Amino acid sequence: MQMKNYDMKAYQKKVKHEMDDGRYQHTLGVMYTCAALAMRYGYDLQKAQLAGLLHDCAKCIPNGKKLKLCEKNHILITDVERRNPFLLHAKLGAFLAKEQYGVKDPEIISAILNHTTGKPAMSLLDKIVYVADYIEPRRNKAPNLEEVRRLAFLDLDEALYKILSDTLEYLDEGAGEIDGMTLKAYEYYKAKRQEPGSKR
Ligand code: DGI
Ligand code: FE
Ligand code: FE
Repeated sequence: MQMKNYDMKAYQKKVKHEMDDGRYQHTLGVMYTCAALAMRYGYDLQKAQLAGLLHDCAKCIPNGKKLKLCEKNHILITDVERRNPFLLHAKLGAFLAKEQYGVKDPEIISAILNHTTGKPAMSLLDKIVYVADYIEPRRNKAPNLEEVRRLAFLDLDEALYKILSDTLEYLDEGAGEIDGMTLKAYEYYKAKRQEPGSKR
């Protein structure tokens, strides 16, 4: 298999400059967890790490500026995103990865774009970044973390389903407004695990 060879040091330096230390430590955790999941599921390690490194590159931009940057660059803002602008760090991050970091690989761009809400029929890299973001070693707040961490290396779709389900429960309890894409992703993976022939 042809391995990508990115200048990870240069990317790391640039990302570090765009965020506070806590976010950067989380970013490194996601980057290495992406590598571990890529080893387990047979994906290009460099691509997985670059996607992990860049997934939150727009996270530390103030919300007002997120909205402005999206408008300026013709990135569609949904009503839910307008009311919850932090959600835009995924779309804006995908845009910046392309425009400011020069990343051309569509799989990496897609993984950044979908890392917060998920979506139906995610690609392998989409799933790796989504799951790694939730289980990286510094995370400590989510319920069932121990189980999801174990599951992530046994059955990626089941881990994904569990994260979507726990996230919706958390949002339902009043933590935040549910984005239609989070719900669609949950419904898709719920139906998938109920299909005949599914291991569950
Ligand atoms: O950026 P991170 O904090 O590393 O992680 P993230 O991009 O996955 O964002 C995590 C938060 O996003 C977490 O608190 C759950 C929240 N989230 C996921 N789906 C939705 C959502 N928040 C709202 N309001 N609506 C959603 O559908
Ligand atoms: Fe994020
Ligand atoms: Fe993150």
